[in-house]
Amino acid sequence: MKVDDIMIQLEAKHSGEFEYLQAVREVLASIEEVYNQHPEFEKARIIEQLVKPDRAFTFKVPWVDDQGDIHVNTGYRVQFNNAIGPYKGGLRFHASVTLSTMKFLGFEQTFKNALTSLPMGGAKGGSDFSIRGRSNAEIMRFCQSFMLELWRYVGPDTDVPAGDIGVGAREIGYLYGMYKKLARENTGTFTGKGLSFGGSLIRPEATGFGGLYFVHQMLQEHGIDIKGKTVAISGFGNVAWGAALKAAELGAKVVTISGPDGYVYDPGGISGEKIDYMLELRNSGMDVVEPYVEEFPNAAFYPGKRPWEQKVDIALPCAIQNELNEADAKQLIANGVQCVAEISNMGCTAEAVDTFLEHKTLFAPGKAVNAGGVATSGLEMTQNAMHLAWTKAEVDTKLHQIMANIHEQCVKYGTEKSGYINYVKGANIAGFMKVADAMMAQGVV
Ligand code: 2IT
Repeated sequence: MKVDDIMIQLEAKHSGEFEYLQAVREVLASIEEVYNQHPEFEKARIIEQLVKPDRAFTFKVPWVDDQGDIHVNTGYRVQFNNAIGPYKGGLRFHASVTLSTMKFLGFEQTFKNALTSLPMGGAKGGSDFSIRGRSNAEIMRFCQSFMLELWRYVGPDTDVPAGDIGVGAREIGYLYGMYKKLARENTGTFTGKGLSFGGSLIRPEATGFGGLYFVHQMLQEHGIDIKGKTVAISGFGNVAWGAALKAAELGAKVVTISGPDGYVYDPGGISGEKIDYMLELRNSGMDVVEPYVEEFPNAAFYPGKRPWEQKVDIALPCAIQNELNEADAKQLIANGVQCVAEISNMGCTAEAVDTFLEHKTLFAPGKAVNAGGVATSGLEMTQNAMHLAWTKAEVDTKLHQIMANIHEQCVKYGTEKSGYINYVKGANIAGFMKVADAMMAQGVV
């Protein structure tokens, strides 16, 4: 396998699908060497099979707003690969959603889910619908229309959706309510459900908590104490919230959050009631962080900017893909950053990742760092299948073990001769080997 040859073919076929091509190139570059040590992979055309989704649905989502006007959005579900288990992955409702976004996320999800050690294949879905400024009733009608199409393609042993950007507990409730009615079953086909109807404790916090468990491991591996370290977080949604909670609990000091309008720098640290206030901001539905500085006047707001210009010890992208570019990476390095970990999916551009790896910065990719979210979804599936609910402590202990195991796999496959741990390579190889092994065992299907 030659990465460049495969990419030339893919670029010709899928020109314009930048995020998808970016995600594929990163994985192929990491696994090229290992792949070429296994002629049986090449013979079975594992790469050609792996870069193509098993199937991708796009569908029309018509809905009526509160004024009686009709809107038509596009819905997607990309079932990428089910070699190791039923399709599993979130739904994203965001204006930026395209087929390319869905394919990159589904591709990434396949390896991420493999890293969790749970039997889950990779999928992703969503819509170009934006919840910003929409009423509850509008969001419900949208979710119901979305589900009228999607319900046929999902099921507890087929494909299990969950949340992502723009899809939280409220949306999952509306989606699941409609699914249940149409499918005439109540087996928990979604994860991220409310606690009163089969949801798991810790699931809302899990992506952020898992991310911080992973960062804690990375720092410990390198003899660095997380206590007292300053942390830049981007975003102010569910993931940023969980990350801020756990960072504060571990004794680090979170100094930034951000939104589409800019970022907030709070030198006093974002903890306690300030973290609760993030939820209020988010629930306002306005998608802005500026009001934070009215509430807490010691903080400053930087309109139209991103938090990476601040001098911090740890940088954690928690918002969306490609939110940290090469210039940001150079700025962070110049400011002496000690650790960068993507809690968002593909939070860094390819150039930013290269910059960190060239400088031997302690850096870890989203598919490893943020896998705690989907791992806890897997634990929700287990609880649903067993018709019982675990305690907070039980779920948290399992999440801890899973993150430690992912870290271990990254160290195993990513440690270079110099001793530098290349977490990108480690995560990609570990995830790939598991999926490839399952594909080889199951023949040409
Ligand atoms: O990107 C992700 O891993 C998620 N949005 C969570 C997916 C899931 O199925 O819980």
